[in-house]
Amino acid sequence: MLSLVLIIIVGCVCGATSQSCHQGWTYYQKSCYYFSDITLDWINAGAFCQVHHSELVAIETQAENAFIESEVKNRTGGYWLGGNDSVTEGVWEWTSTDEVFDYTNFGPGEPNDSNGGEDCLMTVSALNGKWNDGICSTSLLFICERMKEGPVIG
Ligand SMILES: [Ca+2]
Ligand SMILES: [Ca+2]
Ligand SMILES: [Ca+2]
Repeated sequence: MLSLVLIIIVGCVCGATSQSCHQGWTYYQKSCYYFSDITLDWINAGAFCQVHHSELVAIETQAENAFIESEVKNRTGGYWLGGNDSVTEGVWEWTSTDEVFDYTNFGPGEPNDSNGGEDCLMTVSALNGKWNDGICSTSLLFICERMKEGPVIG
């Protein structure tokens, strides 16, 4: 019985120190990611992330996109990402950084601004990691990204 208790205690210590993401968040490189199980429109999805000290995900590298794809492919439903072109049509920015997209991975024929009303970035497993511009008022699942705090320098 004592050994069982010790195993549990040691296990808890290991879990707490192996990474600094909160429960329910997934660690990848320098960030923690939250894949929602509720659906919201794009604005409210971003607000949800901010309440949890994060932003809708900014996918800035092919490696980060591959991670997101690997998580999304086993789930059903579309996911909001943190990009939009609502300030200037056709100019896509990440909301978390206000940076214009450097890396992009839009699907064939996208972004198409269908009916002049698609300004928010999303993906879904059927797109195999590619992105689509969707209608911002649609309720979708969403992905938050929280940057891990860097080491204190100086
Ligand atoms: Ca990122
Ligand atoms: Ca648009
Ligand atoms: Ca589209």
